[in-house]
Amino acid sequence: MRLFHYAKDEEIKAGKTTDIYFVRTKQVLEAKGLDKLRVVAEVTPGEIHRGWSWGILCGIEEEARLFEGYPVDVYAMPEGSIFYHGDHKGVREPVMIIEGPYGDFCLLETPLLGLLCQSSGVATRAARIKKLTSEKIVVAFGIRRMHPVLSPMIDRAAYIGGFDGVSSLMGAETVNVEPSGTMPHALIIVFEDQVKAWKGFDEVMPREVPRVALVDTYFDEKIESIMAAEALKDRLYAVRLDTPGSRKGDFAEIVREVRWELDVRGYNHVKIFVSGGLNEETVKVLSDAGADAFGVGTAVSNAPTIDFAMDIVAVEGRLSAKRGKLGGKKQVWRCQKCLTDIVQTFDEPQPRCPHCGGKTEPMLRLLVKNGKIVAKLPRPREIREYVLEQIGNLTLE
Ligand code: PCP
Repeated sequence: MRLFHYAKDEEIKAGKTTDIYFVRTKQVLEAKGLDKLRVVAEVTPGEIHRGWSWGILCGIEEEARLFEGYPVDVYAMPEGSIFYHGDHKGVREPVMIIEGPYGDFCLLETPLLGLLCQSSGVATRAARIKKLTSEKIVVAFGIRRMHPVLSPMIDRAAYIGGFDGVSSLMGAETVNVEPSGTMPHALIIVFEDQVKAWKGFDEVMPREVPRVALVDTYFDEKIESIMAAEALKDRLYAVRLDTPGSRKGDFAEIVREVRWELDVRGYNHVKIFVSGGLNEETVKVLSDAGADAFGVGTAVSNAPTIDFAMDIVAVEGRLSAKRGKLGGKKQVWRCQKCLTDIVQTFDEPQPRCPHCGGKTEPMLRLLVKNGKIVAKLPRPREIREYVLEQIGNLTLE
């Protein structure tokens, strides 16, 4: 018996989470002797949310695990790569190619898309928020909004996208960092006294846990911030403002006021951590107002998914694509200087960048060869660094 509604690894690998029409397709192809025809299938993104011009590719490690043991070759962009809807001419660009007998992998279309669409959506949103807050600290607080079985995936994607910390224990373990968090209102309410709660936290928690006092439970944020600073003095690392919607008014003004009142009392060392309903618009405004750290929940964990689709583009070497898609196996070449992409047929020679003349490199690299994972799977920390390096050169349009 299963306590929660989720699919196990082996069920996903066996295609149990697929859509029924792929099962029927497989049955028909087998009955007609067509299931062993070798196809090239490519995965391309539809329009990226709200016309955003780039996304962050996430889920490639899981794709490698999904296809491991299947008689197919898989090429993919490295995890953490930015991708565009189209190249410099608007030609839709593949992020992944699967080559092999269609009947052997058609059941995997649904899970392969699911692995990419959601995590890339989360990583893309995280990268955008990280870019808006530049060097400041951003922590993923959103796992409570999603099914708990997804918390490692969501926190990993947020971290890869550039977030500095994640709140879930399993998410933190997945990306090999310490989990990040402060204190909930519950702690203060059970004490029925915010000062006793902050002091209790300070007394009990090991030294390495930053003292971040939640300062919006009973009184005004300004008053509670001063109370927290006076109670914990130099040990207070930050105050957290999770001002409820009913009191928020002008949240940026509250941040400016708290900063001022702490500073004039000599508590310049105390940082301001904000959370509660933050999104791309508010993090920028709050950052400009003086917030030093951000806890972002729903905006990242419930990020819009990326609309990836898988399409067959060749059958037994013959070009064959549906309306709206381009036939043939392709390569995506990326300028190493300006990140311009050029989509060509797979075997065409390496182009120069049409914009700056820079050197290009092939982005679709062999991940799985006849069922064996052949690429090195980088650690989350390395993927995150790769993301931060790329987004430093991009705008948010
Ligand atoms: C924070 C806030 C939001 C959470 C984090 C962030 O929780 O109230 O619910 O998610 P969001 O970006 O989707 O709003 P706490 O202040 O720790 O909540 P509580 O004390 O009520 O547990």
